[in-house]
Amino acid sequence: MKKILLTGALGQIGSELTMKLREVYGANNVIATDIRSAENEVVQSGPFEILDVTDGKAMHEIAVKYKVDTLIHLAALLSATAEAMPLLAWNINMGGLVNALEVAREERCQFFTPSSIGAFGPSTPKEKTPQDTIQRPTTMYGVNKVSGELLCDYYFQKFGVDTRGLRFPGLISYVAPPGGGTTDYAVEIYYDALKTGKYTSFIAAGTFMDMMYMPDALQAIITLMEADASKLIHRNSFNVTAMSIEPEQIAAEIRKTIPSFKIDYQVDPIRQRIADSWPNSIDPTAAKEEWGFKAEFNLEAMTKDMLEKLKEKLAAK
Ligand code: VAH
Repeated sequence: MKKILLTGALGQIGSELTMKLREVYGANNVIATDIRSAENEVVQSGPFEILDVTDGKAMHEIAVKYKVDTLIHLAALLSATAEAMPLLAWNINMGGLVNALEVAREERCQFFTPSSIGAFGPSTPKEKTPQDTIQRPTTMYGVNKVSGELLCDYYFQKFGVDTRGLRFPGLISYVAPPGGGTTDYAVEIYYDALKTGKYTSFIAAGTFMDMMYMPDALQAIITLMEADASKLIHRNSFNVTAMSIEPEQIAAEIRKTIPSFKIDYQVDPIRQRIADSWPNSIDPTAAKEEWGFKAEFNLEAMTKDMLEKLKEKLAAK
């Protein structure tokens, strides 16, 4: 990776990945794009372009203008939004992905796009979900993610594009809020713990889902993209996770810092149905064996860091 084009650079992953890549590869070597601009460090610390990923021609022009050799495609609608607007989700998630893969093919770029635990469905083994198993998701987001994994495999096999990807769990972060996800409760809970001392969860107690702290997700992307291609058996869909947790466990960890913290529940049936269709825990062995995946943060370390960093962020407002 020398000259990197990112789509969705103002999103939950993109906001932090852009800054991390600029630190590692040089600010001018990371071209951030998003459908809108913003008054923030992503836009102000290096090249930024407005880009609607459904406009393949515009994406290609930016790739040629900056002579990029790597395309990191993050722009997508997440699970709950996709369930509310399935056709729009298909157009953006699949139309954007095809455009990005075509640019990578024509400009001979290395390619990354995330998959998700959402690529699994109710018929998938729920515990320690294997790397290779049944994938019959019952959400539009899941259909997009399975199709995306297959499409990226196809571009590698048919055209030799060096496509790589990770099946991300829920990602927890304090820089840019997530939007429209089923796992967003696991981010909101930390904000509300500091703002009001209580949180009303839209996901039921006892609903286990895989989660990971954003620093581990960013490192996983860079480590995978820098990995020796000859060692990769599963290119576009590595299971990665740091923990399998449920709302009561996060609440108990928060109480170690804020003893009076309270959680109650107003379950959102749509997002609960999505969560219930996903695995309780996935098996990241292939990622560990093929390119040395390792998560540094467990629930205790993540909660401590989240509360510290969010306290600073909220105080600065
Ligand atoms: C979502 N945060 O909730 C995303 C992610 C595994 C969850 O794909 O849709």
